[in-house]
Amino acid sequence: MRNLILILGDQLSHDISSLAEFNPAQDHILMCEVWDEATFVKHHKKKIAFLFSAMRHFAKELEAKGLPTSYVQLDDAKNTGSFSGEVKRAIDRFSPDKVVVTFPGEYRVLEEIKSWSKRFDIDVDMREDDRFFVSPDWFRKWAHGRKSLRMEYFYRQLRQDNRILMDGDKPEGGRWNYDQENRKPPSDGMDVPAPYRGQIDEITQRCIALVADRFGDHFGNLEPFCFAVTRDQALYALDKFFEERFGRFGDYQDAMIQGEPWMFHSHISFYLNCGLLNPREVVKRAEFAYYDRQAPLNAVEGFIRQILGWREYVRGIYWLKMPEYADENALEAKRNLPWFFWTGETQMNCLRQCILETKENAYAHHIQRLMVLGNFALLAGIDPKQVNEWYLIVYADAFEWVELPNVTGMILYADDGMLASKPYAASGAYINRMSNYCENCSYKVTQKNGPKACPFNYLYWDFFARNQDKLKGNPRLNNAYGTLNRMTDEKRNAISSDAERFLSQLDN
Ligand code: FAD
Ligand code: DLZ
Ligand code: SF4
Repeated sequence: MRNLILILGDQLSHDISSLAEFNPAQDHILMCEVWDEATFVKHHKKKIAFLFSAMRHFAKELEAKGLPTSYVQLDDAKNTGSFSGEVKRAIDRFSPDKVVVTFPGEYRVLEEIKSWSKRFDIDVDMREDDRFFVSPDWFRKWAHGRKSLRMEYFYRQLRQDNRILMDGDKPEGGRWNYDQENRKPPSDGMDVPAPYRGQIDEITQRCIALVADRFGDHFGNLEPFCFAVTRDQALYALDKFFEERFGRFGDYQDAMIQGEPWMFHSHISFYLNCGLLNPREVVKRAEFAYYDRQAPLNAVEGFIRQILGWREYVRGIYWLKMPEYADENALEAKRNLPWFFWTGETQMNCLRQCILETKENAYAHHIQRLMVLGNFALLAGIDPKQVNEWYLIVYADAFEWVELPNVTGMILYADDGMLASKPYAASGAYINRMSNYCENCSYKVTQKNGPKACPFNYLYWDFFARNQDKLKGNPRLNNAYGTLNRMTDEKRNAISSDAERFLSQLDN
């Protein structure tokens, strides 16, 4: 046999580079559900069921196209439980000339693949993942010699290079960024459209049963299961977003409403990240919607910025900085992750809502991840390793290349400001402005100190006081440190004793 092609669980794209020049007469595809990948962290039950079902559907499509495929299910008697074990088994069975695989999404898997040529005495052809707009090499060159690696400049370059939303050599509408218009608070009685809800076929039903049986001790609810598991279904979910939500995506990008986990977001990260959708097609559709007057520029630019900008940028940072990036802890945060991150049992209503929705859906939208859950982890000084593990476990779209920079760089400032120009720290006032969570909370958002005060209020100032030596040189924090340093000793003492009381309860 000529080539053994390994397709990983996040490579479910028919045009994946490992399948280029595929010859059905000589080549063979391998896909495998392996215990090691399902348990290296204890992924949310829904995440495992989603990936297994999407993988099984994808393998069926390959076979229907006449591409010889071996699919190893988790419970197959001979399943060795690891990528290496399954590749070795397939090499022994098919005697291929070489193994072909597209560049993986995680450093850990890359290291494993790199060991195969020596271990199994075989050529390994690792191909670029051209589903991304830029490669890790391209990013490395872009980053070389730059004093600061801000996303904004990277994004502008990609807009120009790919001629997206451009008017000649100027950005469409005259500005690169419409974020100022994308911060509307929610209003009463907003009608948020129902999210996509897929049919559960027999394949998905079996995956749900398998996960219930084998991963019962993992976090999260298995049902209701609503994800798309085929490309056709994912395309339908994408259509639904463009038709029903896209127009208001920009305006309410940062808004949160109790009981509305999906808001006006697209809910396509799962499908983009496992390969059912391609970022280029999504960006093109968004651009078309602007020229076709289906959506305003602030929505279109804001959405394209997330995919062409943030998504590509965090991947670039990941591959530029790994493996050291996984150990960053610039603020020396050491606190254990509070148990309520698993149960939602906290009096802080905003956290409770976001955690319970995460548990139910394996999804929370960006501002919940950033300004509620992430903000709390930052202010409370939680150990980055534990925070990273939590985020990698709980979201169905979480793969390390995208999760780690968002956690270590964006929410925890653990990379000393390489990704974010200042910590995304906020007091209760921000959450109150952008949500209705505070109306149902046992704490008072307007109260700054004392047992009834919103904990975000004193934790915010305690965070800046605690980290003064590390942060005070940052010009973007001049206002915060100016205010802190003008506070009376009495006020500062109240802040630190409230914070100490609250944080010590957390540790218990
Ligand atoms: P939308 O709001 O509709 O945005 C459209 C798309 O833009 C998303 O589908 C996603 O592909 C992309 N995008 C938006 N923001 C980002 C970002 N900051 N980084 C990368 N891509 C982005 N996203 C993941 O895909 N996987 C993760 O594991 C992940 N972990 C995160 C952890 C933290 C602490 C934070 C703050 C953000 C994280 N994000 C992650 C980014 C973002 O929150 C999700 O992509 C988004 O919430 C997915 O929902 P959506 O598809 O409805 O997104
Ligand atoms: C996340 C995950 C899980 C739960 N299970 C599998 C699996 O059984 N087989 C597989 O090929 N991939 C799985 N994945 C995704 C991988 O952990 C990993 O993120 C990718 O292989 C990196 O490209
Ligand atoms: Fe969250 Fe504070 Fe509002 Fe309660 S009062 S919901 S803790 S921001």
